[in-house]
Amino acid sequence: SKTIYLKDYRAPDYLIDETHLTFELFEDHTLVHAQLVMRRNPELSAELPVLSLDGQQLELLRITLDDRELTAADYQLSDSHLTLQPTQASFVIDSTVRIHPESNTALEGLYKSSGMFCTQCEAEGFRKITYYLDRPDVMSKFTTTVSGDKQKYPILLSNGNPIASGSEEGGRHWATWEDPFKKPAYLFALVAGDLWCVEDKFTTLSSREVTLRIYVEPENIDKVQHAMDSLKKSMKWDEEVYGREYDLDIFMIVAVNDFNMGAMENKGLNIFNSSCVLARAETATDAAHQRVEAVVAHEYFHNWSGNRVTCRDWFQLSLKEGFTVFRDAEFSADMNSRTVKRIEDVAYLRTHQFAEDAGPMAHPVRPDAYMEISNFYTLTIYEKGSEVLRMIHTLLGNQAFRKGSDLYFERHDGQAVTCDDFVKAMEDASGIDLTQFKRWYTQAGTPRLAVSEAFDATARTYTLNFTQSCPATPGQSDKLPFVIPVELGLLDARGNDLPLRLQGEAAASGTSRVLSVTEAQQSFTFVDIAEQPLPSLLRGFSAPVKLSFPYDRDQLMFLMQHDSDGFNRWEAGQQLSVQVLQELIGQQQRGEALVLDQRLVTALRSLLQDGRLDQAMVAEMLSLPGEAYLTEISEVADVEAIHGAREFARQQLAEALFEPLWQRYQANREVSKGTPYVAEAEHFARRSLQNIALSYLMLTGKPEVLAATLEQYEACDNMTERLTALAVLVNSPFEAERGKALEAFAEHFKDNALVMDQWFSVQAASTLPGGLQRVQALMQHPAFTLKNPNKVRALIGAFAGQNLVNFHLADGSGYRFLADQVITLNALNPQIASRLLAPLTRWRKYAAARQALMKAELERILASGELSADVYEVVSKSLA
Ligand code: B3K
Ligand code: ZN
Repeated sequence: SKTIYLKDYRAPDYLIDETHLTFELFEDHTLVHAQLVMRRNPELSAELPVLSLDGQQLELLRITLDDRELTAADYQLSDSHLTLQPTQASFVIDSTVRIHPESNTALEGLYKSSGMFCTQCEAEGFRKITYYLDRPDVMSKFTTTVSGDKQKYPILLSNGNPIASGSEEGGRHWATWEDPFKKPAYLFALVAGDLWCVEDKFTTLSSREVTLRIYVEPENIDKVQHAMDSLKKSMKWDEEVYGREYDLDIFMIVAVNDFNMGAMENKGLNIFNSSCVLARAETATDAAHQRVEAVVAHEYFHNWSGNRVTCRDWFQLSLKEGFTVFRDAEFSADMNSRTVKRIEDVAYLRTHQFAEDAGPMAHPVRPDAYMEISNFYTLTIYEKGSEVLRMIHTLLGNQAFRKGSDLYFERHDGQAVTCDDFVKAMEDASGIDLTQFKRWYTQAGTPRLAVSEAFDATARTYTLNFTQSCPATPGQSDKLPFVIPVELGLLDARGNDLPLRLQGEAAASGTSRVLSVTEAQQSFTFVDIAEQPLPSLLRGFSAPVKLSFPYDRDQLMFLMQHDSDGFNRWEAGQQLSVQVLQELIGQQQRGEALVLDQRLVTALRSLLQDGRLDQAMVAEMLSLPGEAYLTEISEVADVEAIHGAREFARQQLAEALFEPLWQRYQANREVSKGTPYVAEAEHFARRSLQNIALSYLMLTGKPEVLAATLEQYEACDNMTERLTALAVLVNSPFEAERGKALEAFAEHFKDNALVMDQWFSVQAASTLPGGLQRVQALMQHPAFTLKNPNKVRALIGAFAGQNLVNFHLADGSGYRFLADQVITLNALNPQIASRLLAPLTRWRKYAAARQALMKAELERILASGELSADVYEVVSKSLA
């Protein structure tokens, strides 16, 4: 495979002003006619270089240049390009190709899912549909005609507005769509199927009426309302917070069952994984409801951050993704609980993105090189990219940030631009120089920020000393200092925030402030500090760094209770838990008896007993850091010791806190019983505390807990309570009840693929012994298929990513199993194969024996035959 470099970027030689497509859909093939109205790029010289169109897996039937039919002597064909020599600066190319969506298992380009036709073109899937300049800086006006069997495909959709339709002989019909906005080919979409829709209206800020439609398979029509509500909230929020108005007369979402990711922002015709559309109380959890809301918002927000203003090249991917994740995170924060959303996002970032940043695939937010762009839809591009945007927001403040985003959209509307263009708009609007800040885009790796303090009682000064560094990453051995915004406060002995005045300032301003750490070593001195304060650092996680400060456990308990920043109260609890768990891990490794620091019990008890606290916060604070996070922060991860220590702590907490947990559980279950399901923050909060309490309580094995679990399982009216009860049983020693519940669940939900995904996941994640055999047996279940990405993620992905003790079995059988699946999937669906591989790429985290076993499996994959570029890139970089 060949590496593509950012430094080799050249503007396109030719442009495509208009693209006229006609699709003739049949059961055993599809014909695609493309008329491309082209011209020489006027910004380049007048000479006419060779035209090289992208095209893969296409059977060329006919091609004309300005109405002259070309013969094989007029062009060259390879397995990736069609090249020919234009003779005029403006010309029209007309081609007809045959393709095979009916046998496309890679789910890229045009393919079939549950009998319907659909597309996925980002990043480079359009070249599997027709010969084209398949790059985001070639933007064209599209008209699309789709024709197909009227009975099988009553609904025919594409981007833009419908302009004509009609019937043909032979039971066929057709529809033509016109998209008035220029767009790159990756935003093209087509859908044909037997679909029902829910329709609604939205009136925009300039009083235009927009038709909203969500299309699903008929049996799912009762699970669409939540997505529709989410869409309307998103449209309103984008108008209010960013001044962005929708621009077409119709906005459509289509749910499909087989989809490689969550969803896709095609202009006017978003195509979604059904898991990110369908939600109702009986079948989807609170988490699923929130994910639907977030993904609907994310794709909708792309209409401006991605579609109206798009990326010049794929190295700029975070331009649209980082920005849009930041936008959807703020939306979710406004719709639900801001602090809880931040906690969830930070926990996810620190567990998964930090691991990526420390692994063989580490890359900057704006990468310099890639082999397969599909491999770069990563946590770094999305989640770290969003953190970079959040830091810009923090440094500029809300007003200047909004001015910057207005300027960006206005200046670049209709263009394909770069991350530099975005930052420039922010600089121009705010007058703030972001030159050094831009290192966040170019340097990979997670910065470390070590902080020490010095209090001078006589001078009444308090100094914080910051030292930043960043570990080497592939291809980047030395890093320059970052701009790290550190929001902080200083607590006095009663837990109050002190007024903050830095040396040299005339007066104190505020009690929570943002300091910019820009040097490798830098100190800040606060004056008028009468007594030794306790610092609360990196409030709200104001920068994606690993911060260290030598807190002792009593200080962490103090912050847990008193910090005015909700995020940092949680963070203090996490740090306390990490210290306690690391102590237990050490005891286990030395073969000593495990002894839990009772301060953790005390801290959690007082949370449980304080009825004034937000229940969602209490639930978050009761959640111990996960095994994956404990792995990430270990020098060498000891799988068994991590699992053993964490389970020991959970068991001890369950026993010591039985009374308050039981009380909170029963009180919340009572309310849940008497309240119909509502997908809103206060109800999420109640159920989350109820459910985490139940999972602790079951560790005691008491009969009254079993009875309560069975009661909840059977009598609840929603999937959140039901799935928790099931998971609690699955991880419990009550074998008979577990088997019965699993069977009853599968029987009841066997026709609902998304619910069955949950059923697979719950079992895949069970850490009871024999996990691999259970997963292998479940692969034989009639509801499982390797061809559906949701199923692969639910069973195999959950096993390898969440069930660490079973996946990392010392004999390497978990690794062998995963490699076998990757090898099979490589031929079926390279993108899914490459993603599934991730756990094996982390081999450097483990001791020698496991390293050897993991590497052997990577080598076996490498030697297994013809590898896709996707799998080859990840495997070869992991072994390098
Ligand atoms: N832009 C798409 C991701 C496409 C991934 C292609 N391999 C979804 C999103 O981020 O909104
Ligand atoms: Zn996106």
